[in-house]
Amino acid sequence: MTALINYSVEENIAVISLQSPPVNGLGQRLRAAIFNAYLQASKDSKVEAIVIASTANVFCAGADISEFGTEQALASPSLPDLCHVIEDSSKPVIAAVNGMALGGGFELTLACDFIIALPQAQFGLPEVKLGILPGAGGTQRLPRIAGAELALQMMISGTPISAEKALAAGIVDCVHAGESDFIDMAIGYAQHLIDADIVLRNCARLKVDTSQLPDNFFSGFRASIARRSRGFMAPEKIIQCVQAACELPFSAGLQLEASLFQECIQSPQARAQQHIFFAERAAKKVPGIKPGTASRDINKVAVIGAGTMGGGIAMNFASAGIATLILDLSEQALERGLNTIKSHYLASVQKGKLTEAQMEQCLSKLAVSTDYNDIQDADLVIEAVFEEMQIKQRVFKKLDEICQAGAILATNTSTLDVNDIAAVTQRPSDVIGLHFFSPANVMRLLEIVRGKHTADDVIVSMISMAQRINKVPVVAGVCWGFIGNRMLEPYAREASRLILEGASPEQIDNVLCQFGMAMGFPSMIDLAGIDVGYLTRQGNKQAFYARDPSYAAICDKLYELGHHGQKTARGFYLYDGRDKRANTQVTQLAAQLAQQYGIKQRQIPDQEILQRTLYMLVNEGAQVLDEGIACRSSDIDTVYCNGYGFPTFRGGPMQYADEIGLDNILSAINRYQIELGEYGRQWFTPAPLLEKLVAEGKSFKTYINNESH
Ligand code: T1G
Repeated sequence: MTALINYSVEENIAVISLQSPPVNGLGQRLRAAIFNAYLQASKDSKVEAIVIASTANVFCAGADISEFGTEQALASPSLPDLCHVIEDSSKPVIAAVNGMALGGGFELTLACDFIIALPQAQFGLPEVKLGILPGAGGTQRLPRIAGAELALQMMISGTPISAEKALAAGIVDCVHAGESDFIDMAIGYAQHLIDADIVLRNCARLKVDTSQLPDNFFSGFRASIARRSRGFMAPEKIIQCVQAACELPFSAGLQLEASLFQECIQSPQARAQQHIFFAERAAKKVPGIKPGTASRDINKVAVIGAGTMGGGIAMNFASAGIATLILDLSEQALERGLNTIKSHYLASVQKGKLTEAQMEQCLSKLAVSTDYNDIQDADLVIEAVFEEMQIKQRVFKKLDEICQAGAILATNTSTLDVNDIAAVTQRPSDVIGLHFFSPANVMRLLEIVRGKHTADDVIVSMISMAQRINKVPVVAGVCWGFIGNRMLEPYAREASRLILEGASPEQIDNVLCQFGMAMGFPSMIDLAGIDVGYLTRQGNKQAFYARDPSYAAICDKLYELGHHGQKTARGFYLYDGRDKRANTQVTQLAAQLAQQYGIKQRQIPDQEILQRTLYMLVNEGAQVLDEGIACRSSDIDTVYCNGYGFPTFRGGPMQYADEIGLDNILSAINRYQIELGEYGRQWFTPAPLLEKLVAEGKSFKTYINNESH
């Protein structure tokens, strides 16, 4: 078994190098190895200082998340204990940070006396993204070293800061440019500290400098994050810890941190957010594709269509430094598209997310053309034209004639059959679906749709390309609406139906927002466009209207009236710019439609709205899993948390279902099947997989469809 650390003594300096791939996760074995090496160094009279370094690209990614919930996580030595002994060391301890120092890995460095770093090093406390808080003293040590404001920003955002910024904040003592001699430099630095007999740092002796903090700092901070931390448990606990760091002695602050840490880590939210952490990583592994399958080089990308989606898609590649050509048959459309892209970049510069130079760099990667010959040498072509099969097939026939051999031909369709698009080409193995989500330059999710002939290396190439453009890839099989939009349909159906039965758009939005959704269905469809929903449904009419003439009736009525949502300032709500107010006409229309379809209107309990919308989403998810459109339930959760505003603190619809019990969902579906009469018999049919898993006492988490896509 490979040693998890390397221990060496260079003259009078001990060097403890972490070497536990892939990311030096501080599992029990690595903690013990560091602890024992530290004890060895502290007892060795020849040793006068200790350097902690890493042989991996990552310095240390913190606690081993896969140990959470197991005995190992609490097994001795705990991370807080390890930090204590290092902080109490009588010999200088220097952290030599060569890369990412995150979570417990950063906390370990804060317990050291000095931190030196390479320019590419980064420092972060991302625990909030896992539904927890820094539990190895970070909430007490960092404010004492860098001040309460920066400490709080780092813990609430979870975003790492650069070595340069850490140096400016007094976290890092020195940034060293030379990678090759970094360890030698660290040893030299340690020798200097010994010779200079420097006072060692111990945070127990430090106080948080609150002199610059406004009196209402913490209440002001709470207010400033209220909107983006809505529903999350950990942010408030973090604020309490940092407030304690400012007001309580070190040891009392550590005790509070430890108790609030336990509260968080035992919560369903922490389980949900850790589930999403691993789900996003698992989604990159596609069963049946040989590990090590090489991906194709993508150095030039072409996007067909300069509309909203085309422009947003092109921005992703330009921002990643990839040469991108936007092709459209109309010069005006190209000019309009390019101006929209420029305005987006300008907005990012104004928000300080991008420098002028970086904007110019991105724009320099963009080119436009009306001539198909200009994309002949593209490695990847993404079609983003109007959502109509004939139009898309015409484009693919052209691409098949024009594009070089080996080019990947992708369609951005959100519902249409990728196999039918591929079938018009001589190279269906090079055809794939790349379903971006609007706004495409912002939304993290990328649904990669695998056609029946799509080659494995094309899939692998698109997964690695997704990471290059900071997208979260999920591979889906071909069916109407793939994973996301297919599951959204029954959720939307129930929301529309509930409005006919007497619920108001506001009630439905409130119930789903309370649950944690970014927005409820009425607000979401007003944003996406009621016309888009209507046209999408027309592509699968048989599945909906043939079974139920009242299907999505309120949406279709608004469409017919030209009320398409925000874009027409009227939909389920009335809009004045971004401000919205109730549209009383909707309830009148709903009452008329209810009468027309013989639907009795009534008071609808919030619980029923939540169950009917979410349980139908889950039920369709079970069907998607059973058919192999998604190969694991966590892929569905990754889709919904990154593309549909499903709260990560619920872990996605399938994790949520496992958390509340599949038997509860099944019994509710069976109950509505009866209570809702003909409509219930029509639409509330439990998915066979749901019934099977309940019968076997299993959960979605345990189910893998090896026959998938
Ligand atoms: N524990 C266990 N496994 C981890 C891990 C971790 N901390 N970090 C990464 N992995 C696995 C990951 O699942 C993947 O596995 C492989 O490593 C490569 O990761 C007390 C309690 C470091 C920036 O939140 O942000 O400390 O899929 O694909 O894109 O306060 O991983 O190959 O089988 O992401 O190069 C806080 C989490 C822990 C950092 C590298 N730390 N990690 O990104 O590779 S809580 C974090 C990351 C804590 C203390 C508390 C990233 C990365 P597999 P990857 P990458």
